[in-house]
Amino acid sequence: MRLAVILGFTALALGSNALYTKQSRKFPEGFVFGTATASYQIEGAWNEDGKSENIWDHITHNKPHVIADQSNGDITADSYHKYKRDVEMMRELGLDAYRFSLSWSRILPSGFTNEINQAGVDFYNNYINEMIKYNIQPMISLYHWDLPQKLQELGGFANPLVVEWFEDYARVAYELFGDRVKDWITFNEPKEVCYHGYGATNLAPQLNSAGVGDYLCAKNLVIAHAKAYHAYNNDFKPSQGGRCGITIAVTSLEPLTDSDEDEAAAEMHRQAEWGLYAEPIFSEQGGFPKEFSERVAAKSKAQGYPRSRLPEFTEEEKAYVKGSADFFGINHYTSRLISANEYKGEHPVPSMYDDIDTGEFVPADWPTSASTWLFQAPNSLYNVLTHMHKRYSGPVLYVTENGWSTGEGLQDDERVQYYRAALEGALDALDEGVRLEKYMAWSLMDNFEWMRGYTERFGLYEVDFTSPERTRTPRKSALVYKHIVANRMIDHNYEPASLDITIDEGY
Ligand code: PNW
Repeated sequence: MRLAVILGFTALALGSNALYTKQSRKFPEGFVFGTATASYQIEGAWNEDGKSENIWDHITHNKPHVIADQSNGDITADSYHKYKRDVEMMRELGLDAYRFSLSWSRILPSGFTNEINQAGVDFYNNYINEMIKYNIQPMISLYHWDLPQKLQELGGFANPLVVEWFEDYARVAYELFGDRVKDWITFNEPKEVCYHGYGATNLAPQLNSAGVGDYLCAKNLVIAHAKAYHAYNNDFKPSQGGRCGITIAVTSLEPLTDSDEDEAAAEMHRQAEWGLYAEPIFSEQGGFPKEFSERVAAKSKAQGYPRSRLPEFTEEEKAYVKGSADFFGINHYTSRLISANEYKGEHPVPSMYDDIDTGEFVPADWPTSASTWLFQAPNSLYNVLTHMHKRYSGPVLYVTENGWSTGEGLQDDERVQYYRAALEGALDALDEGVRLEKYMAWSLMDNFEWMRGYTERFGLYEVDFTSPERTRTPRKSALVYKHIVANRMIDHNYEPASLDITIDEGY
């Protein structure tokens, strides 16, 4: 007991000492702070003004039981009608930028460019213009998981023609909004699209084609990204002068012990989880990650498949994809410790996790959130930022999502603590020369959390989903984030006097 007290006291003393020096650190001049959302999660108006059905409308309407609270995004935060309030919240927070996604089926109801839905275009123009009016930079994700249902029926990302469909759609978006939008993200989180949607049943369209469909999706999605990048780079960047990149979810995957075996296991895990998408675009050699490709090829052969379940890139495709990003968007939430032999779960054969063949461990002392998968690990954002900086020779990095889930309630001290720790990690990484330029908190407000419905909340603002107005109320974290954005530094002693929030001069 005594020892614990002494140790605790020492840790506190060291901690506050460290804080003392750290508190004086400022985010660099021009650093961009924002928040992020996604179309299906906030817009609602699922069938209004010509929007067609997408895969999330389809799954929530046809299989409501797969959603934790049988809910859907039919109305959700109703941003389609409440977008002015959204921008008012951005002004209350003093944001420099806002990341949101376009609903493909709202702009192109058939999925193709034969018909452009003017009402959908008007909505995005209004949203963007309202941001521009207050000096808030719009950052657009072209695809945040809501494929037009018609395109899914044609195979979605398992059909190689998706690369054309996506390029056509991207060109329409650049043409319509590129005069005002200077940051384009082609895809949000390819692994979540491909593995969870095609290789498992964790997200729409729940194809459950484990170890096959997910890998077909991976190749097609990466090429679709490159197509949209080259379209921007060749035909729009010269006149519009923006940037185009991709957002990949990067979990910090560290070895459980310092053994060579565990290090190799952690690397195999990284190659599969995010390397499948990052390596073809950002690595020197291009193509899918080497050790993981060899592993899948060997396993496929042993399992009697005529060729690897993971398709290869041709040399031409490799060259086309390599370097196809002006920035690397990182969505970062959590960490896992990886073991070569311990903690192995049961996985279907074949499947990506059977191919990886490692164990995952989460120490009991990592704080837990409202989401089963989300733990707060020490230095997690720092680890990811420095890893990517070294691995890919210093690309421009944006954190395009980072956040913490709670239940309902405005006093969200755990979220405050999570954001402060993550942003200290960002400052540590900046000190080491990492080229991090932008940081988007997930999320501006509570929204439809996919399979978890409205049971987990990620918002800086709470949304009352029972009120017709979908009233948005700032949480404590909103005031703390506002303070960080305004002062460009993290004051660990700042306690908001109340949860009242107002728009400061200049916004
Ligand atoms: C993100 N991980 O997904 C999505 O982009 C959001 O739409 C979603 O609401 C948010 O997280 C919260 O769940 C994640 O590997 C994908 O740790 C992967 C991870 C975390 C979140």
